[in-house]
Amino acid sequence: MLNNKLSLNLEKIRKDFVILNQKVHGHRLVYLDNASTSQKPIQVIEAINNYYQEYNANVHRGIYELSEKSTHQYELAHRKVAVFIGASFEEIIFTRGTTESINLLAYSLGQNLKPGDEIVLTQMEHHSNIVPWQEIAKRQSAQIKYIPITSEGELDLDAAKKIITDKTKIVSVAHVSNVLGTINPVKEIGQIAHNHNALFIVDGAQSVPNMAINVKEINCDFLAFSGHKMIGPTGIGVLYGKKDLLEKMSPFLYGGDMIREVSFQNSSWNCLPWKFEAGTPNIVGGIGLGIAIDYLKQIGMKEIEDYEKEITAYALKRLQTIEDLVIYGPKDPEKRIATISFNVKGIHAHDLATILDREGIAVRGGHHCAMPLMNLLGITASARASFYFYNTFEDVDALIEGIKKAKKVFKL
Ligand code: 7TS
Repeated sequence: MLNNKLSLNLEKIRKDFVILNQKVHGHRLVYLDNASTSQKPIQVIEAINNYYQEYNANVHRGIYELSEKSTHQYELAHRKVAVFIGASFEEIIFTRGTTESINLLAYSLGQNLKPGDEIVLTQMEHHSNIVPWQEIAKRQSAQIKYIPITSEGELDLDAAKKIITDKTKIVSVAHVSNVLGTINPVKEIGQIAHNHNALFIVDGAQSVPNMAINVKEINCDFLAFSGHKMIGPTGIGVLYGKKDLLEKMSPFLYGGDMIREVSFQNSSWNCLPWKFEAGTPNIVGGIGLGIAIDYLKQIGMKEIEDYEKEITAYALKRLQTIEDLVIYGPKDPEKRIATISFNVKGIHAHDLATILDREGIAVRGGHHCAMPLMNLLGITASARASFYFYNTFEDVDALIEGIKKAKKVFKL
């Protein structure tokens, strides 16, 4: 009997995620690396198969049945994403993922930065929301400043109010930390940014998969996220941008499909969102993402959020019973998501991940692409268990037993 305290029908859900029903090293697979990438339900896999078997054709080109169907489905996927986050169709650009979405912004917005202008990030960013800005800052002689974190792993809002000034042109913040699991007060930070006429970008890679998001409510200017972390295919992601801002921005990639007219000397740009989607896009990825959104909506993002809160509370409670185990990030389940980084004194995170793997448990061990944050925490690596809505309370129990076993192996 699956330990399902809330309304999710986990027995039914887990049948859709066929990959979970397998054994690894002779044990039931316990997949706890969802912050890296999520698993895909059969509905998404079948949508990908159907596309290639039934209507594979390029979009926006052919005046024939297959291309019209392919175009319709690809555009429909944009509409589904728009509704999912409270945006309009023209505001949804498909990219390869969060990384590409942020690179697009850094390249396009970065051109307007002047020497002395400031970009404000936080100390808990993933490398993909640091490195593109560093490169642009170097090129434009701009400065990067970081909002610090407290000892509880939360953003220091008082410090943010001092760091964001009239010199700030761009504020880019992770909605949820992929290491600490902290949910950041993006609405408040956005307000501070806008008070100083700075653009406000939200990295939603770890929030959009796990909670109901509305861009109007947050009032962010841009939101970046990845399809593969929200049961969609890899290689597809989203950049949301306010229409009036996207209209003023220059494209990131140039070529086919993003143009209105081309002469030997000059070109003009297509309407939104196509101005930012040069070349043959990831058509099947987009369609698969649309089906992933259908699936998430059928369960309900609020239901997913509530269920994950329960699993977070249970996992935190059980992990804290293990001696010499340090948890990074807030201990209050209301302030975080079900991504929990930890270390066990005397066991390197890589060794812990290897021993857990022998028990069929997949966790990530390493720096989680957040090296500056790891340095701040005074560690080089941590183990990280990240749960999604298809994980069960038994998965938490398996993790706890696995960690206890690792301690025995290391004679701790
Ligand atoms: N931003 C955050 C907050 C992330 O967690 C990640 C990926 C990215 C951006 C980049 O997303 P991508 O889809 O473009 O790669 N985070 C992780 C992780 O925590 N483990 O593997 C990838």
